Order: sequence, then structure tokens, then C-alpha cells
Amino acid sequence: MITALVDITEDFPILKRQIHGHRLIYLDSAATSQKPQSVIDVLNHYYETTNANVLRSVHTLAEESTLALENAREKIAQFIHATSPREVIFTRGTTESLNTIARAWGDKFFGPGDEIVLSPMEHHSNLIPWQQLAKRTGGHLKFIELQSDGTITLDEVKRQITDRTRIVTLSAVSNVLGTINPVAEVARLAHQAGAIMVVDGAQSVPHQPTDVQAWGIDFLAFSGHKMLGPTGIGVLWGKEALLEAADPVVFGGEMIAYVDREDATWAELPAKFEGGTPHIAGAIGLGAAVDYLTAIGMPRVEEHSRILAEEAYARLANLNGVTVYGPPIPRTGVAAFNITGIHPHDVSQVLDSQGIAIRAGHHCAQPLMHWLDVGSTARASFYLYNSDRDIDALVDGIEVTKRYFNR
Ligand code: 7TS
Repeated sequence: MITALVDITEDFPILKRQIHGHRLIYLDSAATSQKPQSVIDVLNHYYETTNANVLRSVHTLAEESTLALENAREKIAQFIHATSPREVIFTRGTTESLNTIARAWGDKFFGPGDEIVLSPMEHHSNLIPWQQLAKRTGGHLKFIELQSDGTITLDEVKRQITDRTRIVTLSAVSNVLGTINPVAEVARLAHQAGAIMVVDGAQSVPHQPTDVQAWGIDFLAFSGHKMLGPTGIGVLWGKEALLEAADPVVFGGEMIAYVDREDATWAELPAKFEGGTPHIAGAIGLGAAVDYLTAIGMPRVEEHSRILAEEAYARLANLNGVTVYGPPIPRTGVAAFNITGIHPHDVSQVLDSQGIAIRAGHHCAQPLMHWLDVGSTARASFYLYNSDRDIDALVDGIEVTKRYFNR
């Protein structure tokens, strides 16, 4: 019996909703997670009591607001084991973080003939910014070919890295296959070749402990909304020396040291990369999400997410006419599948009629869909408020769907 972690479903008010007369079974956390009451309360409390712009005015609200923002930054720095909060840049999310790295570091240090090594399982957010960087500079993309189960081997990584490789980038966890990639080992190979290692942590930071120093990586991107926080807030973490060396990409208020009519100089980190008014409430809400996850303990969250994803794989793979993608074990967070002869959108719709929310589509990973030789898949994804009761419901729901379409 896999229960939701310490019966925390009570903490998530949305899980009390009924959908088409059924208990909501939310299996779409890889798209966005639900939010605990403590995060919702912190957002309300901020707007009710503290709201003011940060880093500029000298009045009580402005000072409290700035303190709350910096307090959140500090918590997030500790959560990912950053050396300093100066390395934590607030962005809108993983997508903006990865685009920022490609612009800020890439446009300065990547040149003609240089190579970016990445995998075909990347989300478009960790592919298109590199395609565009290569186009702007005359560089190339090289792909780490996948094993048949959707994993990568270090031998294949070694095969793709050359002395022209300047950037190696990988999602720590695939949003479709659930594959857990060996980012620390790949970072070592990248560094041996003199390349930097960029990690897309959108699906890993919510589900497993993150230690950027132990991993030995250079940049990490992740989103607040997939880890119990608000939408519109995310993080770009980078090693301080690399962030110092890189150029800002958003110019305007609060990111400068000095401005005259013709030119400007840049503020210290992290302000250099945070031009304009940040999503203050969002950052504070993400701090509250980090508090919530830390109180439970990320090792427990990791175990829970893995057990659910592996259990889901095993149960779905046992059903007639159902194909599940990615490695059976180890995996985390997701189980993408297809039912023979039924379009994933139809699967999703029939499941929705039973209160079950999943995602169907290409999951912003079209090259991976080509590799799988499918147009799209259905995908159930799990988080700490799910239990094996939800997998039971999914399995029953799939059987209902098959009967509905006479399969
Ligand atoms: N990278 C990965 C691995 C992701 O799974 C996602 C979002 C992103 C980047 C982009 O994150 P964003 O917050 O900037 O949008 N993945 C998904 C998904 O799997 N279903 O909906 C969004």
C-alpha cells in the first residue's frame, strides 16, 4: 500500500473538488503541481499585509517586502545547495532560465564550429534555445543517442563529446520517459572536455534532493509551479564565476550600477540578471513551497515519486493493448502510455469524465515522439499527494476507456 505522504492530501484544498461527480484524481503534476494551503496563505498574506516594490523605496513595507524576497532566495539557495544566494536568479520558469543561459553565457562564449551536446529526450525548452544559439553563431548540435529503453549510457555521451564541445545539457529527469539521467557523471565528462554542464531540473527538483555542488554542474534551471509554488516564478542557478562572466540579457530598472546618456554598468549578482520588477509574491510563495517540501524531507518525496512511477509502469504495462514508454526502473514522476487504436486525446477525455486528469499530446518533446515513433502519448504524472488509490483509479479508468471504444 502506497499512501500519499503522511496523509497530506488534506493540505491541498483543490483535491476536495468533484469533477463530473467524481473525486478529482490529479495525475498531471508534471505539467503543474497543485498548491498546499500554506503556499496559498503566504501569497494572500503578502498582498494583504506587505505588498510594495523591492530594492528601491525606503519605507517599512518596501523593506519588509525586500527582506521577504531575499529570505525566499536564501531558502532556495539552501534547498539546491548553492554556494551563495547570489547564485540564485529569479526568472519566470525553466524556459526563461534556459533561454537566459543560452543568451547570457552562450552569446559571449560560444562560437563558430563549437558544439552543444544534448539528448533527443529534451523538452523543447532545452532544445530550441540551443538550436537558436547554434544558428546565431555557426555552431552545431550533437545528440546523445538513446538506448531502446529510453536511457543514456556514459559511453555514448563520451562518443558525442569532442574538443569542440563547449556546452553539454541534459534534463535530470525526462518529462515523458521518467528516465533519471546521470547528470553528475555527465558533468565530469563535460568538464574533462572543457565544456560547461547545463541541467534542466524542471522534473527533477520537485522530486529528488538537489545538490548543485555535489553534482558538479554549472547551470541549473527549474520552475516553481511544478514544486508546489506559484506559476510565473522559477530559478536560474549558476556558478558565481560563470554568472559574473556572463552578460545580462534584460536591460532596465534595478540591474544597473551606473547609467549615463550613452552607456551603463551592471549591478552585482543577482540583480544583474533581474531587470525590472520581479514576481515578488511568486518568489515568496516559492519560498513557502520549499519550506513545505523541506518539512516533509526530499529523500521521502523522492522515494514516494519513484515508487508511484515504477508501480504505475508495472501496472499499466500489464494491461492488454497498453504500451508504456521509458525504463521500468528506475524512473520517477511520470508514466507515458498509449492504448492501441485509441488516440491519447480520446483517452484523456474519457478519463476526465471519471474525474481523472492526465495530459495527452507531444509533451513539448517532438523529437522524442519521433524517436518513439508515435505522434503523441497519454501521460499520468504523480506527486506527493498521490497514492496507489490513484493508480487503481487510473487502471480502472483505462479499462473503462477500452470498453468505451470496444478495444
Ligand atoms: N523542461 C522540462 C523537462 C519540462 O518538463 C518542462 C515543462 C519545461 C522544461 C518547461 O517548464 P516551464 O515551467 O518553463 O513551462 N513540462 C511540461 C510538461 O511536461 N507538461 O506541461 C509542461
